[in-house]
Amino acid sequence: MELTINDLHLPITASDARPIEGGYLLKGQQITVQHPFGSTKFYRHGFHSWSLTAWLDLSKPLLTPTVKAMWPHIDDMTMLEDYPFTSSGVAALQGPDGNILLLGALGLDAHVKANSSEITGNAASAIDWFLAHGPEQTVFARDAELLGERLGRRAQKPAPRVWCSWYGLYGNISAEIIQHTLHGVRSLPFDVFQVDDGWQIAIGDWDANTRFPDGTASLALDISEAGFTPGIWYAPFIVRPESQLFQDHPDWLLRDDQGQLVPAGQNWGGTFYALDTTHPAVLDWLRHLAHRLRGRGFYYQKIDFLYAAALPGKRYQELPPEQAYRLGLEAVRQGAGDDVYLLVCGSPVLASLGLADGMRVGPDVAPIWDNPDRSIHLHDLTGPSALNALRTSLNRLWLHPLVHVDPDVVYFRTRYNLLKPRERALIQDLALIADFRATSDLPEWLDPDERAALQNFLETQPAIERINHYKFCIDGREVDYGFVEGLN
Ligand code: 9PG
Repeated sequence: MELTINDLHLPITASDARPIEGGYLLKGQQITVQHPFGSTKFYRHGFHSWSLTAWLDLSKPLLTPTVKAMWPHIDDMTMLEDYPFTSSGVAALQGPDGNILLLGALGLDAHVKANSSEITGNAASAIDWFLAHGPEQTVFARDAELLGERLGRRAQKPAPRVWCSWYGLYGNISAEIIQHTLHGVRSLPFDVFQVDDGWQIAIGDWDANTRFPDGTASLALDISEAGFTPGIWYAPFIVRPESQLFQDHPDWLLRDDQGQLVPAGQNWGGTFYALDTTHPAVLDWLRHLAHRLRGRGFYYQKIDFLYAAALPGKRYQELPPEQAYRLGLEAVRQGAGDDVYLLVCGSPVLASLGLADGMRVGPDVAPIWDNPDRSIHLHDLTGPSALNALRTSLNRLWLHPLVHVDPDVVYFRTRYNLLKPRERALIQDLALIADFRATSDLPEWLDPDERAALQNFLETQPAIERINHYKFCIDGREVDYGFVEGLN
């Protein structure tokens, strides 16, 4: 059949098509739309928080990330086989007049790819799709609205202002260091003080290690006595072999057709593995875990490395990866309760909507602009760096009506920081645009001016205006992120 949108004649294949506000609702497992734009710009949406999300030139492919062992924490494995013009859940093409043509899945487990003549959607089963043409902001806003109707939306209140231990202390934390830091930040207007990676016995054993001899409840109490909501990091869907969980429950782990463990990535000294979140015992364990941390006082939970539950594998219950993942996230939400703030990280994006309060929408920031070892030599644009974090986060701001979008922490410190003043300002400004304020700067690293700037950042409510895809006005001051373009 052929559809006409704004004078564009689009031959399509779908099992059904009907007009809805702002575009068309298509139905089918596979959708094909022929487009007249030729080799234009393609909006690629990466699979999980850290995965590359950017407008790319269809005529200039990118090189595929080199190190296969890193693929799980880079992107969807099947999308990396067909890199970079395959997209997770939604993709778009830019027409000659600047308007865009968007094809967005309104269900889970869907990929969209394009070439110079076609844009095609593929899903695990027949689902609804949104096809629209028009100004970028309008079309993405309508797609978000439709996603919200189907998957839900949260985060109506303002996002909490967070002090996070990771980008200041990394794994070097202890009860004493946390106590000392709490003392330094207590007069700053943070809502949450979040303890990141380093408190646990092992990946899989989510109890306090010997550096926290009084346990997690006492840690939470210290934080709330300093006037903040206690926050904690954990990675509920992954397991390291040294954990008791791994020893005790080999049947809970995600395996392939041959019964081999599915590697979920490399970190903490070696390979880590995934839990099968369709297994009833795993779901029970997840509910208890989130509930126990809530019981200890952690009303802000940053849950990380979530993509692991959506890796390809043979599951207890045969479900497509994102649906399997969503069962796991639902269990965490049930255990945590409705009033715990869940910040998802390393998380499948569309499959988390309606369950997450906040979502990391880009790779980790770092106190360096770029790391060419990884971005140029390994062709991996998901490693920790200011540039990678800015690029992908900026291209995911359209999710804002559905979830708080977390572009990661900002820096005010000049100590232990290789970022230039302009680079620090670009990160701070994106946090104001995204309306998510967090830092890991240790108070003793800040001089009085830097501390005052941080205080102002936490308190300010500037008027934000989006001028075009890359340009914004913050209280009348123009900021331009055009430099993230031109990747290929
Ligand atoms: C804690 C950190 C912080 C951070 C998260 C996440 O090996 N890796 O590829 C890798 C990717 C991301 C990463 C760490 C390692 O960072 O985004 O905010 O919580 O975990 O370990």
